[in-house]
Amino acid sequence: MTPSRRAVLAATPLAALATTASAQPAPAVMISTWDFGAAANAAGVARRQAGGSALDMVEAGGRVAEADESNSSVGLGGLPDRDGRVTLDACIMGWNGDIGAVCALEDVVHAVSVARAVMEKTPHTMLIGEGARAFAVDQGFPTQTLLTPRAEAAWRDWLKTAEYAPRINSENSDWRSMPGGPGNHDTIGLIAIGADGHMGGACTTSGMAFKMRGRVGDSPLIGAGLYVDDEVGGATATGVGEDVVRVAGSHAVVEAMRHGMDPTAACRSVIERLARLRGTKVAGSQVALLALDKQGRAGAFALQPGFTYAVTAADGTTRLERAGALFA
Ligand code: SD4
Repeated sequence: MTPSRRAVLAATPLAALATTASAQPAPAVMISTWDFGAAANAAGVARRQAGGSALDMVEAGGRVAEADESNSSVGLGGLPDRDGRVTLDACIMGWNGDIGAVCALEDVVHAVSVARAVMEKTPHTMLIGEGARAFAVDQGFPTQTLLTPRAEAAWRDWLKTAEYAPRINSENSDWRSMPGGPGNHDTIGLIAIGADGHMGGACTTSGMAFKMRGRVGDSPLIGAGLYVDDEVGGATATGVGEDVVRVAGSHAVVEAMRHGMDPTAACRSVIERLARLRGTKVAGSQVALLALDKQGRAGAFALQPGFTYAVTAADGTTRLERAGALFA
């Protein structure tokens, strides 16, 4: 182990970590990232109550965030890349290994639905850029400009310095309302257990604000931003996608649960692995992992404090949880 990695682990107050694993009142049927996940879960659980599958639930939830202009980086209203273009990444995964994804999709709000169409209507698992857009248009998805006046103003403001520095926990509303403008990384990741008892998940984002044109993060990558195994559970990720990809974060969490860890412990084990791997390089960035196991236990863990997630039971009751963090 290099000195820098040792320094990071030595600086980690493991005993003092606040986790949310102990209080699990009712089994969850849907979880999603950040505080805006509550509205997404409400839409998802309504689908379940009407007999919907996990895929119906996570798609419905993802669409709520995508249509909401007030969050700064999922779907409409997302912050653009350095060239001023809003590009969306999304993926979806069903209980039987069905997967679909889009990367760098432009002009179509509901990337999660396009990902589902890739899964259900093509022989492929991922479409990118112009091909993804052409497919969406062919499937009848409406097109529109995704760059809102607010996002464009933020981009023009950013151009004055053109500094690229992801901000920790920018997804939360309290952070968004702070001086300094909108946050620069919002992603909604959702895991659900459908009315039929099968699991599914989705993840949708416009990625890091002011990213290089063509940059793709973890969110559309099965195994990184999302993974579901119907025997075990599902996991999703948010934060700096480059770091999630390094450890195939969501797949690693699911495998840890397969080997007996509860969701919180599984997420924590992968965050710790990332910290061992990257040492001080991750000391200032945020990665959060969120998981739901087949029994309806939810859990999460993050590099930094401040990651929140929404947990919803079958009756629609939602609680907002705050994850424990390595650098608490
Ligand atoms: C990305 N993981 O593109 C996404 C950004 C994100 O919360 O999650 N923001 O890297």
